[in-house]
Amino acid sequence: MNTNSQGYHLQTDSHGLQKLVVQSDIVSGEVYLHGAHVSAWKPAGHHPVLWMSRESWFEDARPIRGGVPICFPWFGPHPTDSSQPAHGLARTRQWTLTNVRRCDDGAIEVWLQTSVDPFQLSYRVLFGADLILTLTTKLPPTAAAPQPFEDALHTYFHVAEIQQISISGLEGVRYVDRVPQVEEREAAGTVIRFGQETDRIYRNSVETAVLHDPGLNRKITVGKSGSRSTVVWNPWIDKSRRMPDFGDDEWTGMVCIETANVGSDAIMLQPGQSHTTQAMISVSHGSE
Ligand code: TA6
Repeated sequence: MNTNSQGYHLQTDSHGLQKLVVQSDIVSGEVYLHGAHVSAWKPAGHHPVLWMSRESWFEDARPIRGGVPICFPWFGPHPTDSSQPAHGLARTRQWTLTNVRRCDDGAIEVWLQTSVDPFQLSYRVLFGADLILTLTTKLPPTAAAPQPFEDALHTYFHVAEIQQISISGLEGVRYVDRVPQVEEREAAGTVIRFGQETDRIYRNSVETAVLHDPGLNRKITVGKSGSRSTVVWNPWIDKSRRMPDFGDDEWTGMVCIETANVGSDAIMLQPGQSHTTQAMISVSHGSE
């Protein structure tokens, strides 16, 4: 990899998509211009943190499977039009790379932007010892009326074995269970463990979630600001088989902890207003 002196360069991958590759003595990572999709982040001294499917598509009209898809301006199926793509339009847009800067500590700051009518989106990715993802949505002052939106930084984490991990921090939060059917549930009062398909939206929640992975002997902390929903997802066996861009056996090595504003936590912007959703992701040795 012929990374230039600043520690980053644009390259076209084997599928013809452009990605910015970053490398310094503290971090390596990648972000595609397609969907402003972060597809890799590896702080020095740790295993890769993000999971990517070996079956992912890398095509203009389709989302990349894994890393950090940006769900915007709706989450999940379109509320009224089934012909619209799941999780909105931003993750299949070609974003514009507007700036890249190598920080003194070896972190690399990347700025991208796009528009999803009537909104303007600006995304800052800080690849460092931590990964800080900052999505700012602006409704131009010329907008005719207030506009709602949902957003999610739909982060896929690499784990050793889904049945050995746990997620703490959300024990006291009510959630919407989406499988086997949509059902409001009281706070579980316990850490989250996985023994079946899991698809939960923790609502009205500002809590930090911590992923404990004894197999990789690490903890991943997912802090946030500007987000009142956290989504936790593992597709398990049957759903994995139904997804063509997801290997049948890959469910055991991943979990999503998503930094979001969905459903009753959706954001309403007045003309001229902005909202910023931020995920602050860090890794430490030791799973306790
Ligand atoms: O965030 C969980 C979820 O909404 C699941 O229901 C599942 O559909 C997942 O997102 C992936 O969605 P996608 O459209 O990327 O296949």
